[in-house]
Amino acid sequence: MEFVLYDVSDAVGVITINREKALNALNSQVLDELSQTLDQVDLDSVRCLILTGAGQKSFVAGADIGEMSTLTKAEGEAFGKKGNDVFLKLEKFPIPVIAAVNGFALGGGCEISMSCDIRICSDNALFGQPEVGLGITPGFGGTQRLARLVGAGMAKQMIYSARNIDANEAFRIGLVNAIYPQEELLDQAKKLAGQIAKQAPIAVRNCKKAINEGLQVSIDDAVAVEEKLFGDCFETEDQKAGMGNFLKKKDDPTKVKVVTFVNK
Ligand code: DAK
Repeated sequence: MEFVLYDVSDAVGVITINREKALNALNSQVLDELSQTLDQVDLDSVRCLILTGAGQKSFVAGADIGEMSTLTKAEGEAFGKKGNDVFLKLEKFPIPVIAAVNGFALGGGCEISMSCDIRICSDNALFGQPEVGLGITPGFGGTQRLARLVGAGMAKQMIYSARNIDANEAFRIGLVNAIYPQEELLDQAKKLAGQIAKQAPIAVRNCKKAINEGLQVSIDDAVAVEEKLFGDCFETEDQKAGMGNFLKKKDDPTKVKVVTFVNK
């Protein structure tokens, strides 16, 4: 692939958008390659993904303005669908995805980070939805996901004013979970991903599903979703290993405390 790198180590996959010359802006090819990369992730061995951008300046500086500028209405719709399909694929991806935001996260860049489960960022990160300054609305879910993450009032302020916010403000409003020096960001993302990858994988996947699906429905329906996914865990070997290990430890504290989950 020309614009997307994929590397796996210790059950953690790192997807890097590699179009540094254009600040990793999302053109059709990047979106296609991202989609293909996600299709290739081996869910038997990979338990957490990290999404980041190449270089030290930009995560993703948005959708490719050059490519968009000449689109017809039909082409615009097709481009929007391509982006939305990839973003939904990321959001619904069975395993967690951490966005390691290493610089500009503007427009589609902010939106793709919000399709991920968790956002952490470098100290030079800048977030924003500048679309209204370009004569368009955020089109890759920005009006929907930003409001869900930071509340309608803050989302409306950011989107209506097209004002970018720095890492500290993103942290303050809950858009990112942590800020690190640029040179530490990927290691910190891998550390967090490693911690997630150690847990019972089916339980982690079911948590992602329960949170995502539960947020879309009433609390009554949401707890029903949770009950079903909780129940499903009792058909797994990992539940037996996890609980068995706890009981063994209680009987004999010298027993090994680390349980290796088998993803079954
Ligand atoms: N698209 C294409 N190229 C971009 C780009 C972008 N979004 N952002 C930067 N580049 C390119 C620049 O053109 C430049 O290329 P060369 O001139 O060197 O060939 C190179 O990256 C370096 O950029 P700068 O020279 O501008 O670098 P600076 O450090 O001076 O400025 C900047 C960095 C991030 C502040 C600036 O590049 C900038 O403002 N970029 C645009 C940011 C932006 O407005 N992003 C939002 C794009 S709108 C839709 C769904 C979604 C969307 C649209 C429709 N549908 C449902 C239909 C999404 C829209 C967006 O994301």
